[in-house]
Amino acid sequence: MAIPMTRIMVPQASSSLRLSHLTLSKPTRVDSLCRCAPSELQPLRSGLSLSAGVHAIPHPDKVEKGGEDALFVSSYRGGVIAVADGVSSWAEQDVDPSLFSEELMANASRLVDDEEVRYDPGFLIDKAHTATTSRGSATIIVAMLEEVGVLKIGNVGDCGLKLLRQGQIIFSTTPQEHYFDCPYQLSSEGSAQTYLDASQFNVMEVKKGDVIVMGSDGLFDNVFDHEIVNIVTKHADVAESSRLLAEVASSHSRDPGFESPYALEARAKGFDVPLWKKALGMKLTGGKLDDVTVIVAQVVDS
Ligand SMILES: [Mn+2]
Repeated sequence: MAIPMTRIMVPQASSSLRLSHLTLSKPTRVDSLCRCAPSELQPLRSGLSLSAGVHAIPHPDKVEKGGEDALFVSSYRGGVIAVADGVSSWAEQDVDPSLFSEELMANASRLVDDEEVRYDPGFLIDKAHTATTSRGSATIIVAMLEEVGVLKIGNVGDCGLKLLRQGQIIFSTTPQEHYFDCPYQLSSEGSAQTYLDASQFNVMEVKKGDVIVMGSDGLFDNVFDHEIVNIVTKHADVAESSRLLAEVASSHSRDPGFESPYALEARAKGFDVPLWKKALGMKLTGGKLDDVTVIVAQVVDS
């Protein structure tokens, strides 16, 4: 399903409705006149843009309200993709954790072409955070493509992005957390992180054919890199890749026997089953039950 559109926001992604394949619109190419000898003429470089597929599957207990992750995809310039994950512990204070992440994404989507944002993920995160009035907190990742092939990433917390080229992961963001399972986050409370003290910014060159896999921690806690590579390289269609990745993540998350990336990390950090169970040869296993949000975006000619 190809949906040409200028901007889309999916504040609450559900398993059935939210699968969409977005062919992002063409950026404007400015051809300038060049008064020079033919030998000095540079060939015009065609612009690059993103073709993105998205899929989200909520936590099994949060299906009714659609989970607490949010995302948006914009065709502005080379294309912008973003995911936010509402921090669920706010529910203990009777605050719906989805409100903050949804509003944060709605604001980011609205501000993406704001002059003061200057097409910079840090400024976009900052302005969207400032504009958000809901109580709560969220992790966030934003990636913006320049038409010349430069990808700019801003990341606060443990959402993630991987860049694949010719079947290999050539870049991964690093999760930022205070301690195990407590990621850096933007918050309505003044004491939390801002885009400045907790953000990770990366700028890199991308090429036609590169594939970006972005997701909430529900993806990366449950799916190994080799599984991501396997799915993305076998399926050229970004909508199909995003759906399959989300389904594998959701399936692993519900499997108590699966040795997930989350279980391996927990054990590496000293978390495990009680000693008496250990003595019986048991160990901490299982996926991490969570909302799963996946965006797969391919770099294509405009
Ligand atoms: Mn999550």
